[in-house]
Amino acid sequence: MKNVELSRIFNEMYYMLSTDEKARFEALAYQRAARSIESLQDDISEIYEKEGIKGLMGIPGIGKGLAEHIQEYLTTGKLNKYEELKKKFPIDFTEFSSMEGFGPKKAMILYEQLGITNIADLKKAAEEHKIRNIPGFGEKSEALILKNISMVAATGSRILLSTGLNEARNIVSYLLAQKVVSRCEIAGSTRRMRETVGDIDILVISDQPGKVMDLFTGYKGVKSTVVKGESKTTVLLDIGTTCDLRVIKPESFGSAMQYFTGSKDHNIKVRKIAIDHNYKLNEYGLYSGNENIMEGKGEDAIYRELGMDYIPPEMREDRGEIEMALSHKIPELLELSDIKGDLHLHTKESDGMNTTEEMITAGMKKHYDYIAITNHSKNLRIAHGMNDDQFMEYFKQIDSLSDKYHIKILKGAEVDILKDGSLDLDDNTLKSMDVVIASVHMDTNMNTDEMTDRVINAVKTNLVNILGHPTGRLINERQPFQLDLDEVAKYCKEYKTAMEINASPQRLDLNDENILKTSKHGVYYSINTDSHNIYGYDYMELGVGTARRGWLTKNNVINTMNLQDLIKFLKK
Ligand code: DGT
Ligand code: CA
Ligand code: CA
Ligand code: ZN
Repeated sequence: MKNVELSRIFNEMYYMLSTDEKARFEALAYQRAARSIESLQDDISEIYEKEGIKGLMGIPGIGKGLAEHIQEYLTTGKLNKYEELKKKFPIDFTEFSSMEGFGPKKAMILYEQLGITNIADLKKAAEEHKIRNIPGFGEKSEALILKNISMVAATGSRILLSTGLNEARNIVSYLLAQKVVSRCEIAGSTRRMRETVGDIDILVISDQPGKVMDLFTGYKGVKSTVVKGESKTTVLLDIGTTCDLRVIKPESFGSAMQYFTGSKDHNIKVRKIAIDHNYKLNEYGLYSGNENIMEGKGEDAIYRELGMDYIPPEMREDRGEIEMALSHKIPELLELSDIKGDLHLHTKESDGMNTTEEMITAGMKKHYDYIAITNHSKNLRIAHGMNDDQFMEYFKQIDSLSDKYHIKILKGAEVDILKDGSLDLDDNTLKSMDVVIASVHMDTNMNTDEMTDRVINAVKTNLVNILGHPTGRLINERQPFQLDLDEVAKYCKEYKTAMEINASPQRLDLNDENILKTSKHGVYYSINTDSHNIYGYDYMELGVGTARRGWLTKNNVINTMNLQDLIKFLKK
């Protein structure tokens, strides 16, 4: 898909232009375009083929100039402006972007001074103590650079769940459309909805394995073939990860799904339980002597045969779920269909790409009962945060729209939690809102005590309904704040503040582990997409998947409530 290539190119143009303060707005336009194309479900080449340049301009964040860039790339395979910039900046900004605290401006200085173009160069220079002598750097930042490089190495090249899941589904639809497979399922970490994916695993049933593998290696998203066999083929995909495709015998499919879904630790424990029952469990079946007693049965039958409840894939991490299943206490996990609304959405009024009406229409397509529009407050200037008067003016606009649509539009804000824990808008403004999300966005470099106090102070204003993306982490990019989540959860419980499970792909914050940790305190959660355009709504499934990995049922989640109960909760 050209979507991936184009968003990568635009992102790189954003980095290159960011080295020049004067080109700041131009740079941001490219970043917006990159994000928009990245979250686009449809194939951009198809949009162009069907609707031409007009179709491209219908994508949020794409104006005429950018549409022409896209057209140039799709028709010639090249983008002149990008090639020119690339000559000027032979720096691997994309690689540097995986590193914390090392933005384009720093990269540019070190390129000019030391000729550094990638992380390997940077590491060498730091180890040789060449960086400490460059003005604006110093010993401390040299050490920090080395620390952050080691973090990049540790996270490796795991891709985001959303990227893996989208591509896995594309492959499944592609294979099913060719009519050579009778079943095709996603397994591995993607099925478990793990926040990052090491490689994609797909299982199929087919009586023409050779043909399936030919089709698979010919898939448009394949960069190269790693190994090709009749039962297993591995390819490298354009999205930067590999995919294993296995052809499974129909009688073993259930066992193979159980085995290849993992996790490895979960499987090891389940296999031990099988041994205790005098069985042998592997990817081919559950054997009593030489007989596969699971022949043709689904994976749920395996768990039941071993005296357990069925364990949903998201729970299979050996975090206590096996013991729970043995004592028949697996909870009825939250489902995507339980979600009745999205409570964190941005519009053009702050840093969103779509108008309020476009966001409302998109929310209605999800069959939601309610949505909350929650733009940024003034402290967040880069996101065009609004002041008290602007919010009050804006709410009049929402009121005037309310009769027009059959969906409840809740008035809200994502208000900044300032350094001392106070909120960035007047109490009266906040009290007039239906939903107040409070989030930390700036001055994030605090120690645990300071940050914990700051967040607790915000909760104690008793004006906060939802604590937004509580740890602030960005997967593979930015570390979580230093924060005592147990303490924060206790106050959230006391003040009826829900903790957010922010579903945007890079955030997933709270994550599974933090949900398991905080849910002990009986706290409520709100699963929100934090959408900045109409496509963002689709991320809800990532938040629900994360909630399921944290063992949540619908009882803990406020946006499964009907409107009446939700309003009661929000009024505290
Ligand atoms: P990933 O790819 O790193 O995101 O994580 P997974 O869980 O998809 O791991 P992967 O692709 O290496 O293997 C898929 C599943 O196959 C894994 O979750 C469990 C199963 N599996 C692979 N190797 C072993 C093994 O050595 N022992 C056991 N019990 N299971 C294995
Ligand atoms: Ca995998
Ligand atoms: Ca694999
Ligand atoms: Zn935010």
